[in-house]
Amino acid sequence: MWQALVLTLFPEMFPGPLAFSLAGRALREGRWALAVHDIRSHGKGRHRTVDDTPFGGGAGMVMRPDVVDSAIAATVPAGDARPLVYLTPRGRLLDQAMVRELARGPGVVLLCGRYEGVDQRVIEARAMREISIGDYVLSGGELAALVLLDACVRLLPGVMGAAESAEEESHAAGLLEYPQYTRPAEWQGRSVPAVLLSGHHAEVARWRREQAEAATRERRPDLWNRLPTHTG
Ligand code: 6GU
Repeated sequence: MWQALVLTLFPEMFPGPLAFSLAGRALREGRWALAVHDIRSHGKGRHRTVDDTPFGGGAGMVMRPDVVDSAIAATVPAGDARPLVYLTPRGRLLDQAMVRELARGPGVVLLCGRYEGVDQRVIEARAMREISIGDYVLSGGELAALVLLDACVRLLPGVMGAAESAEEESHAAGLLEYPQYTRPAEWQGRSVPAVLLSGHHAEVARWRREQAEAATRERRPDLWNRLPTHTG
């Protein structure tokens, strides 16, 4: 089974919103497993200290390498095949290709940092894979871990319908989605595009393709220029 282990100072944040989603149902059905471990239990001294001031000065606190390493040693068996992911805005940007790769594997171990980050030495010593979920700064890795888990779990066998999974791999790859409409056919003077009511499946497909391409070209020139047919 696909197994996620989350190392965090805020274990109460898990499964959090995942309990209410597709991922939550899949968790209850035993289609994946989630273990959460409190890094604080490896803290030093009477106050269970996990962080200290940065060498060289600067704002905030840095998580101690010995504390983080103890948390890993206590929870990750020797020879565990799962990638150890450190969630940080310094990481490589998460995209759907990375999500697919992680979902194909045995699971993930997710280290959530707080404060100004984690001592670089334990990141290197444990060969962590550093991943970011976007170019903005969150106050900790927990929300990023929830995002990564949701994105992976929906791709696991039996979690989504076969139809949706097939869609994922199909022609729409690399494009933004086309816009969707449902009843009523007219609402506040706004009509659903006539082609969608026409029953002409080929015309519907062509219209959706055009809409997807226009949205991608206008909103995401970075994606548009990476399409196989648009090299350069
Ligand atoms: Cl993974 N962590 C934090 N703290 N901020 C982020 C992020 C991760 N990804 C984007 N912003």
